[in-house]
Parts: sequence; C-alpha cells; structure tokens
Amino acid sequence: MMNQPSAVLLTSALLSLGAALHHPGPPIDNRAAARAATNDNRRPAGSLRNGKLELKLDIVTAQWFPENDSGPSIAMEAFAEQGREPEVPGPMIRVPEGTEVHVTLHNSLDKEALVRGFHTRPATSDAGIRIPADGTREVTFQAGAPGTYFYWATTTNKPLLYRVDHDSQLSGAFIVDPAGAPPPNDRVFVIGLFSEDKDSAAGGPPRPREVAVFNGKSWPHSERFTFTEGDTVRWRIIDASAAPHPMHLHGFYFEVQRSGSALADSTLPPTAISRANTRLLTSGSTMAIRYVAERPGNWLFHCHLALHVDGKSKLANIIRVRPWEDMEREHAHMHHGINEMAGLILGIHVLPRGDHQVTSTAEPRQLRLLVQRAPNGYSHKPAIGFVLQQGAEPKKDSVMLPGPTLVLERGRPARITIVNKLDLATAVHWHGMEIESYPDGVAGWSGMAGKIAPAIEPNDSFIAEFTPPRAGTFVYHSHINELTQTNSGMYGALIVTDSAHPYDPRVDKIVLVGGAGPGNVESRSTGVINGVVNPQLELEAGTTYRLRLIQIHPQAVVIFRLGTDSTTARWTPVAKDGADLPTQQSTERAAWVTMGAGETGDFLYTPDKPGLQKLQAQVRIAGWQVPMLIVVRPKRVAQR
Ligand SMILES: [Cu+2]
Repeated sequence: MMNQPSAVLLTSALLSLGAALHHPGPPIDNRAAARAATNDNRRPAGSLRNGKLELKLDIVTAQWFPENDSGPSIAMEAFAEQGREPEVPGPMIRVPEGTEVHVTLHNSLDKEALVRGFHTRPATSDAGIRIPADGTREVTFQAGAPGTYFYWATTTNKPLLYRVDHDSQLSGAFIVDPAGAPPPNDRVFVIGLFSEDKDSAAGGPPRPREVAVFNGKSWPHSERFTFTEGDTVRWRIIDASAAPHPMHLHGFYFEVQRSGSALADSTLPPTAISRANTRLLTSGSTMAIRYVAERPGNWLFHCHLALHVDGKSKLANIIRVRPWEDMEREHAHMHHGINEMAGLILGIHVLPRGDHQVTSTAEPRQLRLLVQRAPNGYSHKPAIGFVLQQGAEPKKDSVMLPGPTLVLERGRPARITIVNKLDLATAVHWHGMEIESYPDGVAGWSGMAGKIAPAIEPNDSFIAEFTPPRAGTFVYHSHINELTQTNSGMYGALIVTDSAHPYDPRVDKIVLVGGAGPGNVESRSTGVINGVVNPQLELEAGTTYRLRLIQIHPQAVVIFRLGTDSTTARWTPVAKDGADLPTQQSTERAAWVTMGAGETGDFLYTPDKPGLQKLQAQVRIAGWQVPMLIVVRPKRVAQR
C-alpha cells in the first residue's frame, strides 16, 4: 500500500493554484455566491419511481464553509441536484438493488470535468465520463450489487490519490441496499480532504495546509451523536479523499462488516480480521462498521493521523498561509479542550442505562508517571516524554524514550497519577482500553456532562483510575497536539495480562514504532522502533515468540515485513488492537502487515534456524525506514 499522505504533500507542492480564496470577501462571480449546503447523507437524491431513479446533477462553483456556518469559506467545485443548492459532499444516491439509474450530468464550470462512478456495481474499471464546459451527458445503468460506493469528479484530471484541489469535494455516496427490505438504520459519511500550497506555486518553500472533513464539516463543527448505552450503531465510511485515514474509535471495538471501493464491495470473509478499534481506510476505499455503544460517556471516532485532527488544520490557516511557527505559538496558548482539534472527528455521547457500580475491590496498582522535557532527548531535538517515578523524584530532564512499558492486570484497578512537568498542557489517552470515559484522555471532552476531564496544565496532575477489562497489547500516548507531543516521545506500550496472557519479556517482544522528534507538515517526524533507529532483537531458534507490534507514529502508515532480503518469514496473528482473534482468523501467513497510526497486532513467530533476519518497518515515499535486526541464536542444548 502506498503512503498516500506524502503523495498529497508531493502533489500539493506541484500544484499551481489559480482559484481565488475568500476570507471573507466578495464572490468572484454569481456562481461563487451560491453557498454549499452541508450534506449529512440522510436524503436520497433524485426521484425513485417504479424501480427507476431519475437524477439531474450539475457541477457548479459554490462557497464552502467547512467549519462554522459563519466562519471562513472558500470557493470550491460542488455537485448540485437540479433545483437544489449545491452540496458538500455531493447528493447521496441511495437505491435498492435492481434499480435502473438514469443520470443527467451537466457541467456549469468553464472547464472540462471527468466524472466517475456512474456505472453498474461491481465493476473492475471505470473509464469515466468527460463533460466539456457547459456540456451535458446522460447515462443509464443498473445499480447492481448491494454495497457502499461513491461517485466523484475531477477538473484537474487527477486520480483520486492526487485530487486535493478545488475539485476535492466533488464526491458523493452511492449506496445500494438489498432488495425487498427497508433500508437499514445506518449513517453514511464521506471523507473529504482539501490541501493547498500557495508558496511553492510562487517558487517558495512548500507550505502545504490541509482541511479534512466528515460530510463536509471539520471538528468541532462535524456532526455529534447521542446514543444510549447498549445501542447498536451502523456506519458506512467512504474515503473519497486523497489520503489514508486510520480510523480510531474510543471506548469500544467496532466490527468491520463490509469492505469496498468505488467499484466493488463485499462482506468480509470469516478468515479476515474484522474486529478493531483502529482500521486503516485507504484512499478510495469504503467500510461498513457496526458497534455497540457499550459504555456511557463521551467518546470520539477519529482519524489517527495527527495532521487530520490537528487544530492547525483549519481553513483560515490555508487562506492566510501562516508560517508553522506562528500557528504553533498560537496553539501553545490555546485553551486546551475540544477546540484544540480540527478535522476528521465525530463526537459520540452515550447516555447511561441503569446504575453503574464499581465492583472491583482489589487493591489498585499505583503508578506515578511524570511528563518531562529532555532538551537533547533526540540528539539535537528536544524530547517530551514519560518517566516512571520509582522512589525519589526523577531528574528534571529525564525522559524515557519510548515511555515505560506499563504492565497492568486484567480486572485489577489501576491508579495512575500523571504529573505534568512541561510548560505545555497535556492529556494522556489509554488507547484501545475499554474503560470509563472520564480517564480516557480527551481534554474538554472525556467524561459526562457535569464531570468533564480537563487538560493537565503545567505543574498540575491528573489521576487516571480505571480497571482494564481485557488482556492484550495496547498503547498510551498524548492526545493533545500530537504532532509535537506524541512525535516527541509521549507514547509507550501498555500491556494487560491475565493467566492466559502472561507477559514474559523472554518471549514477549514489543516492537513499538513511534516518532523521532517533533514533526510538522513541512517536515514529518521520522521513525524509531523502541526509541532507536537501529534496534536489535536476539531470539533463539525453535522458540515461539509473541511479537507485540504497536504503530503509534502519528504521521505514518507503516509496512512491517519479517524475513531475510530474499524471503518472507511466516507468522500467525493472534490478536489485533488488544483483542484475541477468533480461531478462523488466527492462521499462519506470510509475515507482513500494514499498520496505520494507532493499530496494534500480536503475532506468534518461531524462527526455525540460526541466522540473521530483519523486521523492516517501512514508510513508502516519506523516505524513512527502520530495520530491526534479528539475530537468531542456535537452540540452547539442555545441560546434563
Ligand atoms: Cu486522516
């Protein structure tokens, strides 16, 4: 799989920009005066009669408001259903299986548009339909097989992977429901990504800026949901953007039921790993997920790439092309709460059903975690990270890179005091843990009305109390300004044990990929494994090891491959995101896996003979890779 964010970066650096930006200001012409409505994908477009859908779509220019409805806006290209205002994302086509679809497409722009997605599913390719300026084309086709699909257009003649310009919101959901049943009670989300780099067009250094949206809106202006504990939620997510998005759900797992693309969609086979709290959605792919809102409180569903949830990824910062340092300075003084983030985030409130009693009477495990800064933690770059206090207070500049491995027991309460010794506010998220909302680590959000967790201000502390309900491989990390904080070292492995899941460092090997110093959009943080660029592991032939892979680099999609230069080893996945896999998904296979930020995976591996192996962690295009050298020793012969 490609590491698409760098493709975005590269492309945006090559784009030349002609369209006018408005903040606010007079519209360029009358077309630009039309305001793009936010489409929440609840209204099927067109008119459906006697098994036939009639739909008239126009491509127009419209003023898009990705944040506040009275906030900054920009002239974008958008789809409009005839007789209605333009919409971002485009009008949703939703029909039962067996429907004949007749679409009249008009292009009101003064340039050619290439439109894709108006064809029968499944399909193996789609040549698209070219519509000249002011041209009209008609197309009739059978909707085809049920699934989650989308249609989209480009006016810059780009493949989806490179479509980030003013045509980047020309996307619409296309849902085909099974025949003979009422449409399921679900919701549909189209992901959009607008990216621009003004300076490089003028020959200056690249300064790409991005705005990422769910159904046309960026957090905290995206939709929020209120469920009651125990409710089942069904969502369809469509990545119609040029980037991959590792989608993470706080508080509970989701089950991936279907996985697809613009062309085809299918249920997951029983052997495919389907349960996750983080799943990588690549550019152009779709997924249908289901989850039970199991515990009360405030939760998030969000992309785990830092830039797609960063408060600096706002339209105003694209329009003003502000230097990164300015944005950082402003960010540092922001009141930390939900406004500190922006982009691909959906808020979830779960109301309690009945009483909640804390049942465990076990003595809590007490830990004291300090968050500190080491000025030269990464040779020449400052590190921000954790240090575990054992006895006397650690030195002011001591930081563990990565953070200490925390080993907790399933069912035993943990009481972790986080002491913030930084001059920045912070918050710590126990990623993947099915715990109460209050200690979940989203400042200004976690908890419930009346008791919302604050950010941990400088010299302040926070006590996270929770009881891990499941044994497995998890990770903890900063949930504030991750480009700086998580990239700079605020991450560590979190292992929960029980009798069936012991943690024995002789056979349990943590492979933790994270950032190697502060990153930003102009220069991404490079990566390290277990805090170093040249990690080594010593194993013994014939012994079975549990490799606990954790990917928490917030700017990377990492491909792991274990083997020699010429051969790929075999391993057996046994857990994903901390949850054990069902037997039919836990089968031996070639030892490689792609992981987005926030994913973990446990793999059993038995080196069969002595020699050198390598576990390569590689990021395509972005240009860093970390090889972990594995020295396999001969099996020790038992002494007589
Ligand atoms: Cu993302």
